Amino acid sequence: MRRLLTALAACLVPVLAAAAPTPAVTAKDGWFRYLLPQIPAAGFVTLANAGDAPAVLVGASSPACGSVMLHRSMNRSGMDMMIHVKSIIIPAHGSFRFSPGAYHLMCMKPRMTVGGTAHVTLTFAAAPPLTVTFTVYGADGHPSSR
Ligand SMILES: [Cu+2]
Repeated sequence: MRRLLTALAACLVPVLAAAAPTPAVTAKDGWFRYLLPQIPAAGFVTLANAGDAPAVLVGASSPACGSVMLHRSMNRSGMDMMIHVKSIIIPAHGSFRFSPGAYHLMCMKPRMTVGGTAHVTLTFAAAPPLTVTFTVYGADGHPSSR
């Protein structure tokens, strides 16, 4: 009887682990628009979530930045402004695109060079962190943004 229970317990563990839906986020097309060290650099990336649960992006960091904030560009009463956002949801089996004029990663005190790369680690609420390589472009930005 004890042997049977042990066998049952061994079977139950993988089943329970599989039952909890987990997000599975991947990133593509990461890039920065870099101007000068004194000017925050805006970063853009497309995130896809292949998992069965929404992924909640809660922060980012990079050795190429003093700090990284989640920002959204807005136009209010004719004034261009950026607001700080606390989190961004990537829906289950969906995607989220950071793009110029909308959501971006704001790299404060950037230390990067045009033509080089910068690594950004994205932090999620209930999923492991994801480190993404961003390509660094200059004032003209990524060819797709022109
Ligand atoms: Cu910003």
